[in-house]
Amino acid sequence: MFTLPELPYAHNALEPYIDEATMKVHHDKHHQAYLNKFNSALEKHPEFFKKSVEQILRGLESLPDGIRTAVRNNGGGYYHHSIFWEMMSPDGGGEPIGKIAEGINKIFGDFKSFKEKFTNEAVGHFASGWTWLVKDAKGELSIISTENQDSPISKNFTPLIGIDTWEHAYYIKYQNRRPEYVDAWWNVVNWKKAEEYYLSN
Ligand code: MN3
Repeated sequence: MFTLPELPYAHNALEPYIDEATMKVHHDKHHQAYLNKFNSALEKHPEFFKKSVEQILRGLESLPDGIRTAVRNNGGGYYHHSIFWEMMSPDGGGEPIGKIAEGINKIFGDFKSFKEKFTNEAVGHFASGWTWLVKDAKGELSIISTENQDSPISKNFTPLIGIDTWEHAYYIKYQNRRPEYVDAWWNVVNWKKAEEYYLSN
């Protein structure tokens, strides 16, 4: 069975940008619910418990028809929230350094242009989903949005940073003001973790 990862910091650690009440319901309830549904889908085909969630999401086509949609939605939700907590940090924000900074400058010109493009994408994406900075198999960076819990890794991308744009991610504090949420989120982006993902395979 898959298990719920603990938050790498306290529920209130990302205040004032991401509030404690949101973190409690988002991690303890929403993430838990994706996990429960993911596990109960796999219980019908327990051989998949031997794989990692990444392996499962990369191989959606090989899943039995009866559980593919449930795994795509709930395995995706389970995985995305697991990395989302890691992609934020109380010590986050600011600008990237190191190799990922070079990668961003190469593709987007400079950090300011990248941030503007990513923000526009996250604010404008008309769906419940996610906006990501990803690298492809060649290591090239791009900004993509995904709907629902469809995963970048199912399309062979590695997510480096990502923002949850489902209303449950921001409604308690920001109500309908997604631009304010996206603006605040930049203050907790974990560039150190993004660099790790960028340098991994
Ligand atoms: Mn969410």
